[in-house]
Amino acid sequence: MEKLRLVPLKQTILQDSFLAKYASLVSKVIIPYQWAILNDQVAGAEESHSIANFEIAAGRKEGEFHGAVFQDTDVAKWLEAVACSLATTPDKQLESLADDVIALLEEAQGEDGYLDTYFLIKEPDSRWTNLMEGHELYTAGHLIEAGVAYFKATGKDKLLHIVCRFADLICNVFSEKEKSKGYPGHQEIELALVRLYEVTEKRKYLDLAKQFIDQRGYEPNYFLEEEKKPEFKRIFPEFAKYQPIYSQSHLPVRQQKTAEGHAVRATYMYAAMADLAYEFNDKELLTTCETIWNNITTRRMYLTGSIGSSGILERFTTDYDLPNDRNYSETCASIGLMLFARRMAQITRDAKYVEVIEKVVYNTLLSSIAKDGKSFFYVNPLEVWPDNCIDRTSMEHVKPARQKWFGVACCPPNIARTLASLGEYIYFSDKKTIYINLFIASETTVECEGGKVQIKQETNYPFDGAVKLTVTKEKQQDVQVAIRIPRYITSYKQKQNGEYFENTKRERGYEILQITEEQTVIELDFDLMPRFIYANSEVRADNGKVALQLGPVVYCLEEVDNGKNLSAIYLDTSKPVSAYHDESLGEDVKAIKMMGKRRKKTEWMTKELYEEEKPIFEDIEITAVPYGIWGNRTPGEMLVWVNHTIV
Ligand code: FUB
Ligand code: ZN
Repeated sequence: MEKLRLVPLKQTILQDSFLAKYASLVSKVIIPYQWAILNDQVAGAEESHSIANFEIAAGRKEGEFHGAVFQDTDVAKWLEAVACSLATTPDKQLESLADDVIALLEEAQGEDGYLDTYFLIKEPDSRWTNLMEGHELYTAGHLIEAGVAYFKATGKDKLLHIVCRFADLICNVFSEKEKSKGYPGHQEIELALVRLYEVTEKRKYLDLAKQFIDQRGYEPNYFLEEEKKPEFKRIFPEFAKYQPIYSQSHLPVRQQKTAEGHAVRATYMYAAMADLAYEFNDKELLTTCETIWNNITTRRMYLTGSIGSSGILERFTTDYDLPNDRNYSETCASIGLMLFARRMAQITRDAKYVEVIEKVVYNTLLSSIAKDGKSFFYVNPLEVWPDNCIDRTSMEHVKPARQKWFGVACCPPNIARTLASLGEYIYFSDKKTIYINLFIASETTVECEGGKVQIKQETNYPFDGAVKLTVTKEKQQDVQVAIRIPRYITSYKQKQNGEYFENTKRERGYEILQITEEQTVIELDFDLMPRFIYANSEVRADNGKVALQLGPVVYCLEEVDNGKNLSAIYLDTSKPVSAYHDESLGEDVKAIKMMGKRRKKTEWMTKELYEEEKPIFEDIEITAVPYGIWGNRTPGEMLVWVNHTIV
């Protein structure tokens, strides 16, 4: 079956008062702020030096390379964010700035098409000798994605031309006998090459993506052989005693059944596998994707849609190992999960994938950026005790407050490009069906057989369950809509052109509705009640604990509302819960009040650590706020999984 199409970004305008605010921050605040960062103009922020690296490589200035070996990716992701933003919010000044950056990249590019400032400036003789650590293919992947996005948004092909020259060089290098066995130490280029193939229709790009995926994991392991070679120079000391599982190269990909190793590498690879499964009608590869997906979502994913529970090596560990306070849960890993999920949803038309996208968007993605767009989380724990975030301990990666920037090129511009491309996740289509995936107030125009179909979506979801869809089509057009009915919705009512009706036609989580009138108004009223959630008893970290959700939004407790030591709070799930608007959180945002108890600090505790005296409790009111916006008021403790009084 044909996969579902994305609606081009420029067709969808977000209008809601919650997410659209973040999306509109991209052009107004995030892009200019990040541009200042890339040029090292923000006081108190970690240094980036990434524009300077390109200027040095282009011969515009003298100096040394600075930053991580993949420092160029901050510029690439920023350019992709600019492209996505220009698609919906034209801005001549910004476009001209991006054109200048593209001209800089062109000047930095080697005669043969090579473009990676670390190797151009610092290690010109070491190209392609350290695929394990060198990140050349990862960096190239992000540049390629930027080139594709900029071409799609503006129609300008200079950056596309630059990245095609680089991709052509890579195709040549990896067709040589020796190198043809190699593949990226950090996956990314595979999915980028598929995107490049989609816009250029050059088959060699798709074939190279397939080659990289197909070669991965066969014995002898490429990386273990590579590091024995005399020309190999170690870049990361912690990669000595390299374990192939870290980069998912422990087994050929079709034999992999569980999500292993570094979580960003993994999800970018799974996204590419899904692409290739579709392009080559490779059933085995699609089954592998489904198996791994199930492993992630039923065993290794947090309630907030974050993954990669180990702070050491940013990796997956084992089933049900989901500690809440020291997990890595990197923002980019959740973004990778969204990329994987989107492809699986397009191929299988199954709403279960969109449910995870929704989970990531409202929780981990939002939490990773401050409401003002100027500070970010790299790691996303579900429990923070600021005093305990101590260097050189198992907590050292946990930051209790969002940071202005990270010297290591990574999450912030990835957040920017993802927020700027949110419009692509709301609707999918095929010739006659428009899929409504996410409930976000917006307007879109979708090309279907026989003409354009317009959808206007009005809603204050996820804090209100009313969704109004106005569908306008050509008179004779045969069109239907497929509306996702979230699994967490237990009851809802709906009207069509003002009349209540029941529709039982469901396909893989979507309700299918034939549109017969030129203009049809569908009103859905989802019963959105706060729900208590319990974890599988195998999750050691969560036994005896409860979490709270409203629609897709996971809630948390913050010190500013509930006082210090949130771990002493016990929630009484038998008592009523009420959601209410709290102005201090933003117009439409709802906070939740609940009842519970707090363990009292008694006299002996001022002197002793342990005692036989039974705990004493006092009744309290508990306030919870959306996890996605935690840490935007007074800094302090945060907790998602709360003790509950025995039920
Ligand atoms: O290695 C490149 C990126 O840097 C990874 O994806 C992140 O985990 C960060 O370590
Ligand atoms: Zn990251």
